[in-house]
Amino acid sequence: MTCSHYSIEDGIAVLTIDNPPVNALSQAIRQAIIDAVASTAADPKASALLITCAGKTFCAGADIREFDQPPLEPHLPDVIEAMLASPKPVCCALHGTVLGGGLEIAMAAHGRVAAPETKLGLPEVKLGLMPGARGTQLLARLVGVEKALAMACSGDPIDATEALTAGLIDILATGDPIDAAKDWLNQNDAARPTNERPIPLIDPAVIDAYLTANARKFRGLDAPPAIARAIRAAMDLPYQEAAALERALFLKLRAGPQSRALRHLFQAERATAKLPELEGVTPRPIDRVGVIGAGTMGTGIAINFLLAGIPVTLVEQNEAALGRGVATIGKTIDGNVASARTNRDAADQAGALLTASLDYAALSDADLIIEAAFETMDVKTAIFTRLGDVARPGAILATNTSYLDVDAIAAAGGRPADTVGLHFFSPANIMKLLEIVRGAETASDVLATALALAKRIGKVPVVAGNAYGFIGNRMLAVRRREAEGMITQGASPYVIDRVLEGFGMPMGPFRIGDLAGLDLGWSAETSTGSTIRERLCEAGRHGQKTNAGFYDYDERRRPSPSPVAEDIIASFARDKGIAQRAFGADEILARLLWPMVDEGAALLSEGIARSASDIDMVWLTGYGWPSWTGGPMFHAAETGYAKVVGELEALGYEPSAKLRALAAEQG
Ligand code: 3H9
Repeated sequence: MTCSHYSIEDGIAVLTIDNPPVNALSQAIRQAIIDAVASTAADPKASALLITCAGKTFCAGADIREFDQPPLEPHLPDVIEAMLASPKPVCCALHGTVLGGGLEIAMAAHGRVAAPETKLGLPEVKLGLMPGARGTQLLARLVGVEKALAMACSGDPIDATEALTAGLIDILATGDPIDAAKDWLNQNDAARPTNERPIPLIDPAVIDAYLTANARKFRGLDAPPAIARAIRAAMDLPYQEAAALERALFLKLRAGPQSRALRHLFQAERATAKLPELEGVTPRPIDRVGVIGAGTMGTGIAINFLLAGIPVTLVEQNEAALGRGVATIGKTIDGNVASARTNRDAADQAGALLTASLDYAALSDADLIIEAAFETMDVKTAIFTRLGDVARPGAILATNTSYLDVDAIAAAGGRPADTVGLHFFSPANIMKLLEIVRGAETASDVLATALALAKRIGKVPVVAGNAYGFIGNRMLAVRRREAEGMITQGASPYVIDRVLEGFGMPMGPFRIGDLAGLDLGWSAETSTGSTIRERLCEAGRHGQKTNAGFYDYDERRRPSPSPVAEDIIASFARDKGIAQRAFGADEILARLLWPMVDEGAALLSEGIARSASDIDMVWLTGYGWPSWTGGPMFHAAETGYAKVVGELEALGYEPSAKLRALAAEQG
């Protein structure tokens, strides 16, 4: 298959790269660029070389799939050096996304012309990598050290207008960028290659200050400091030496575990919505959504649709709750404007799409109705019974339950084929994960609709089977059981939290418990004091909301270990006669991670999760799992499933047959 085309137009050599879907820089493309530079140099009829790409985008960078294979010549740095050494000027005509190696190609040209909607960036850091083909060196020369640092360490692209101001591009084309690039080449036949430009020197302390200011964001990641080192070298060393350092740092990152993990997640994210059985299934159109329940979940869910331009009817039981919900939605969207996540116009439009009602009849024209009411079966089935009466034929009925049986809820509505679980995570307007729970009778086009809709509202959908807690909460329950088990045996809750946070989770299980409220599902009348949580609640320690739970909280909600909670735990263990012993950090981590992974294996064998990578996406996008370890299942696979089985056995567990099978498969 030809993936590039070379011709002479108006005395200029034109190389068109055509490697769908995103013109990734495969071996053939790299060779084609080197050949085009050589042909242009040798051709008296060509005064210059123009590089452009077919399709909706310029190059999206190196071909990620090649990273796991033996590298093939020519390497991207060879291409870049060939372009920089070209005796005739080279200009790139840019459109779409110009990313990673694609931007390195563009920067190795003498000039860059971009269409107005173009986005340019170095996203390698998001794959645990850094630019590996002179990107740090060329970017620092074009936009300065500070901007280069921000772009390469964040991985976020900038738009063409900003790129023009920053000096990353030369022309913002108003018409066809190819014509503008030809004009540029005709007027700039003596342009200098980028690597010969002087680098604007700054106080190197700025680099350290940037890393310090972003320490929280970069926590645990190897790539940002490596990028900073390469950019610093751009100031300190001659170009070739700094370029060699950049390459060495890149190769080390590429071979390292973090990049393997992040590349796995890149593919995992794209795989969640690919269900072979849905190929050719047409989703139902969704033009109006109904949401039942104006509490935290209902309002968060509604905001997703409003911001995506989809009208929402919000239904509550009484005026006060409905008013509070509408106010929350308004306040949250205004907050988005204040933090520049949404612009004022979009916010106003979103607000205008909201209808509030106390009457279920207002849901009769909704294409999708999501129940986000209290998490008890009685409440949910009562709502579904009413929905069975008011929803129009063909409307999709969804429940936002996080644990309950979707089939039982579906049965109450009398339309099981039209029913699906849509489990949003709190805060629902922020968290990326959407667990889509497929009931026993959920129709294929209902599932396809849910997947398509997730994309429209910017969520990562993961399809789960109908089981208690689905994927995420079922595994979470295992982790909580282990954590709470360990504290009855003598481990400190504070040490357990520290171990898990040291692993990279945003919060340990006891801080999460305090935040969520220890009194969820607890009542003073029925409390039997048979768990530590119950005893804490009985002592008035309901978590953060009472300034006391497993931790004590000061007036700014900062936690500190609580001697009172420790006494409650110790007396619980005494009452139950549980022997006390010391726990090392390794054992704590093993007990927090491996039983949970074993539960993941069980979910796979039961068909509740479709794949190990789906489980990883659930934990990444719903629970803040540290991305650089690739998710629980990937982390277990990297550790070695056999080792995980061995550690579980050493801890006295009986690993599942599926986990043993995974270990055997891995060999
Ligand atoms: C790099 O360049 C290193 C260099 O500095 C140094 C080297 C020495 N390769 O996301 P989509 C596939 S590192 C291969 O669904 P969108 C993707 O898997 C690279 N394949 O579409 C999917 O395939 P499928 C730095 C790639 O419109 C299809 O294209 N570059 C690559 O929502 C469509 O993708 C990046 O990190 C690739 N580089 O978004 C850019 N990129 O259909 C990563 C995409 O089989 N890519 N595919 O599932 C992106 O950010 C987005 O894909 C992009 C399009 C914005 C381009």
